Amino acid sequence: MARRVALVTGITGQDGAYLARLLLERGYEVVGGVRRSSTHNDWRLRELGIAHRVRLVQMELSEFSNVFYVVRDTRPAAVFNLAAQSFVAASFRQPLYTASVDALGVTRLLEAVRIVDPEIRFYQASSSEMFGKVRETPQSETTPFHPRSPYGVSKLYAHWTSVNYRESYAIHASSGILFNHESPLRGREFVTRKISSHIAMFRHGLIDTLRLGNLEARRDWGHAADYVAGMLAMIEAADPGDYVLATGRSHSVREFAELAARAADLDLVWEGEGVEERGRDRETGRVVVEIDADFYRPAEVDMLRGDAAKARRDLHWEPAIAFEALVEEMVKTDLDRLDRNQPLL
Ligand code: NAP
Ligand code: G4F
Repeated sequence: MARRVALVTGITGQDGAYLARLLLERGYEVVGGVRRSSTHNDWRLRELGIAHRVRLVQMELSEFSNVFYVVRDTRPAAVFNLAAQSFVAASFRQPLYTASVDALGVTRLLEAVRIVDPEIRFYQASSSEMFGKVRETPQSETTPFHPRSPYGVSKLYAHWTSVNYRESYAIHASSGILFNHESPLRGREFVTRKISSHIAMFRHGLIDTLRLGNLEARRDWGHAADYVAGMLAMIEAADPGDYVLATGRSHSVREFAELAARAADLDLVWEGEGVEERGRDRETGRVVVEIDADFYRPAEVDMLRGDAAKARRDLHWEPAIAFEALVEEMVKTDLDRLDRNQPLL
């Protein structure tokens, strides 16, 4: 690639921040797309110490002219499309908005790329949610899709749109089918960070209990810092393609909660069943976890476990951070934030 400008949509999100840091380390000039908001939302970029090193431009994915002019005026060598309404539970309440941003937003962006310069390389943030009601385990690039939420359906449209622009216009468009990846920069509505932040608040005496939904759901959880390296490898590869990024290990929400509690010196013992189930601290007998049916979903993805053999073979990508280390880092970081009187964002 001759020019080294990378345009990252969704730069204020978890992956956007880690990817921006990696791109800067690799010598890219980073332009970040942010949607209009009444409050400046760059805490993750500040926490990584890179807020002053990226150029932010206003970019709303539901607005074609805005998307088009940003691509035309920044003339990037590569576009990483990370922007999305990314919370599955919210997609059941806001299906049309989710479709506009997560599905049609990708067509808007790819149309802009096609018109401005089809040589621009493109990365689409696809999701293991597309496998949904899984047809086989582990899931790979050849596993049939069966999405279970408006989010999953929208991401599937975006995935096939990326494939279609690659096949129709020879655009270097890659679709990264990423399994769940977390970090201390994860949004607090997602279950992992909800658990780490609530366990830390419980330890500090700021809340009484943590209320969760389905404890049996299983996910293949990795660390976001590992996964952004896979995104860059796809963009820099000679040929575009579709790649699963995953650890190959799967754990339940219950296991995550137990490990997170242990990182804060709490030992969970379970009693009761269904919505009556509780998790108590063995030593004090205090209830730490309760079940709240409001967090159940209309349709659930019961289990995900990915097979990243293709990425290992073609991209030499391998995740370095294990599940246990990830959980500990998330809890310790939230405890540390509270020790320093920082708000949990
Ligand atoms: P995230 O933390 O929720 O970040 C999403 C980003 O998109 C934020 O910067 C958000 O801006 C921006 N955004 C939302 N709506 C927008 C709109 N209408 N126009 C422009 N920007 C908009 O998500 P993430 O975890 O970093 O994930 C990054 C991408 O990977 C997403 O597309 C997600 O669906 C996908 N993905 C994530 C995972 C995972 O486990 N993390 C797995 C597979 C795929 P604000 O900061 O203003 O909200
Ligand atoms: O943390 P979650 O909200 O993540 P989910 O739905 O797996 O989606 C994440 O990963 C996808 C990749 O597979 C991304 F594409 C997507 O953008 C997002 O990053 O929920 C994980 C599991 C679910 O089965 C949910 O039902 O945890 C279960 N869960 C149980 N109690 C809960 C809760 N989820 C949340 N958010 N809150 C709860 O209290």
